[in-house]
Amino acid sequence: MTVPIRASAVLLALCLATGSAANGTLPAPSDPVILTISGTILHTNDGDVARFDRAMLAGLPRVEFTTETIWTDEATTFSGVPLREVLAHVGAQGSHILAMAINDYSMEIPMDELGDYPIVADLLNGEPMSVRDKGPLWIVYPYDQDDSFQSEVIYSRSVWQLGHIQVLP
Ligand SMILES: Nc1nc2c(c(=O)[nH]1)N[C@H]1C(S)=C(S)[C@@H](COP(=O)(O)O)O[C@H]1N2
Ligand SMILES: [Mo]
Repeated sequence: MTVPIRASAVLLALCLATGSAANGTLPAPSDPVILTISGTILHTNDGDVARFDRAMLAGLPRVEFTTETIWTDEATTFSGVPLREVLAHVGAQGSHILAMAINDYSMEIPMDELGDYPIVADLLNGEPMSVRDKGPLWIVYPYDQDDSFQSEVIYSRSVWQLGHIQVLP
């Protein structure tokens, strides 16, 4: 039983020495992938990238809030994982992220501007979002909690149909 321990110690030393991604440090998804994170990340599960299925994302620290939005007629309850937590989980080492929708929309967000918000919402009013409904994931803020969340910059960062985050050095 010393061989696996030795092998993982060698792997760890190799990763530390090269500064490269420690592949295999995240469990692999078993269901359809809803989020892929690439770029400068330390924890991966598929080559250089980290792929999440719904359950993997749902298992991270969760937040829920209800807010008015410019896209909805009624106050809407969003739940999901703070973007900061998602990035910490993959060991993101960068200055910006590029949040990419499954259509061709994308927007950069500076990592030093991530606080408790935004969240990567995976549920809207308690239900998974279909792609038709701005799903599978939507970056959202509690817009009516603070005037600073009611700006064109914040709206532009509210990427819906999110499928891919690239971490930029
Ligand atoms: N997937 C996706 N998310 C998006 C956009 C988009 O085109 N596609 N537009 C962004 C921009 S620029 C803004 S200001 C807000 C509001 O867009 P809307 O006014 O077209 O609804 O959504 C943001 N999120
Ligand atoms: Mo916009």
